[in-house]
Amino acid sequence: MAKTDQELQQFMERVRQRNPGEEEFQQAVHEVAATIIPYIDQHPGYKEVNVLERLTEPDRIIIFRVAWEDDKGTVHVNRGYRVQHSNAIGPYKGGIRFHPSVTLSVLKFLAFEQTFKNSLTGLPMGGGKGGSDFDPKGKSDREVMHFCQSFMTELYRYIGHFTDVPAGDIGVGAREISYLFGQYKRISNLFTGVLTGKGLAFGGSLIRTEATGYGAAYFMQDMLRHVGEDIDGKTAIVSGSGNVAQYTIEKVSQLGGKVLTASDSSGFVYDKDGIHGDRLEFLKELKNVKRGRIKAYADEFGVEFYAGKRPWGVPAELAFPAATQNEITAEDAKTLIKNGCRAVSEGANMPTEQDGIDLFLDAKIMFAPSKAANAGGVAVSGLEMTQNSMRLSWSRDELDQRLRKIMADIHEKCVHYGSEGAWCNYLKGANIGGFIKVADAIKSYGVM
Ligand code: NDP
Ligand code: 2IT
Repeated sequence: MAKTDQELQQFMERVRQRNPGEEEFQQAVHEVAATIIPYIDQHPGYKEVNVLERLTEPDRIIIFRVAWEDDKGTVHVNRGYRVQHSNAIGPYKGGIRFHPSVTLSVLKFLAFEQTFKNSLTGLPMGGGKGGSDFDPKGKSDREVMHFCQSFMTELYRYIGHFTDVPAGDIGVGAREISYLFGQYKRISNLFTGVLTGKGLAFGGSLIRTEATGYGAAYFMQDMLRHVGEDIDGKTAIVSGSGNVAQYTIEKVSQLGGKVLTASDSSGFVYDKDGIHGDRLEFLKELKNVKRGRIKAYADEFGVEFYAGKRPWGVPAELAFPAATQNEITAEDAKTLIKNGCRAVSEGANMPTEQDGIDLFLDAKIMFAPSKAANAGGVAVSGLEMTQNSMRLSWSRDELDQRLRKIMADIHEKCVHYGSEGAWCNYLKGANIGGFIKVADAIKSYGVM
């Protein structure tokens, strides 16, 4: 066995021992360690002070009870979390997820990833993630409000605009951020940029809603341009139909691509004519206002709905997983490759299982890992923080240009650290590109 393989095995053994049963966290650490350990071997300064191992232990984790009352007066209890992973290069920064699948392992993986992603944006943000196993689906606005107020009543003591700045993620959009911000302001008596993704009336930034999806499309455009191609005229499949999926679909269509699918946890729709224009507006209204199921799109436009299935069997040149973790298995990756998929841009966090990634890399697919491809969202969150500090707001055009440039810079970094001859290993590029700045800061601070 090669020396670095042995080191990786020993390293992962320690991670598994310290974090038993935390499969998602172990998976995320493995994905990073597999490319960082060989890099560290060539740059022993990081190894001497054990930077990578220190980065696998979050700075701190806060876990708390969230009790709330439903519309009938029944009291429920959920668990709330905030994983403050690393503030080496800036205040903790990362989303809040409300979904029944939320566990400590899921939030630790997301916070770990966030630290590298935020570093890649070039902005001064550390990494964190929080959330709850609360399921907003089927709850009234009033119930969601009560939950958010109770959640923030505990969380508020641990966050702050220079400490930790949460934002949205699965199940946390404009409605939830508004309730959370309102409660923070009320109990702290502070009006600061403590959350991002706020409404425009109270310190929010233009383009934040669109940023993650637009960014994933921009990154795809950059990967294709790097090999002399473009999105224009290509077919694409997208999973999910939430915030990231909607704005991925919008930008891919604007750039001349044809998006054939969208999904939710009940199945996917296949629209041969492409999801765009009025059809995309229908989807946004369905998901953001009516909070309905994706089948309604198929019923409205007379297209196919595949219950309980993911879209990866639909032949297309480009794939944008934008729903959740581990939604592309090795089998799915094989199908995508067989059907002629050329490039994958991960809008969701860690949507591809490790075996699937290995297959993509072996097949020399252009594979943009989430920490690079979906960094546009947190990048515009960083710009929201800047605007809040300056007490002014930039125009939509200015923000879109900044977002475009940040995504291009991330692509550059990936090419710089990931090129293997004419082909770019974006996974390696993103991991090394994100690691260096954080590792240098940690080294400078001494032992802590
Ligand atoms: P939303 O809540 O807006 O949408 C999530 C979508 O994914 C819904 O269509 C949902 O379907 C589907 N989904 C969620 N969980 C599952 C599951 N277990 N199985 C199948 N489908 C599922 O979330 P976002 O669009 O904000 O987030 C999507 C992904 O993008 C996540 O991985 C998130 O971490 C990542 N991301 C989000 C950013 C942001 O700015 N919002 C930034 C960077 C990454 P259903 O409604 O049926 O549950
Ligand atoms: O995964 C992510 O990058 C997000 N959910 C966005 C985080 C943020 O702070 O905007």
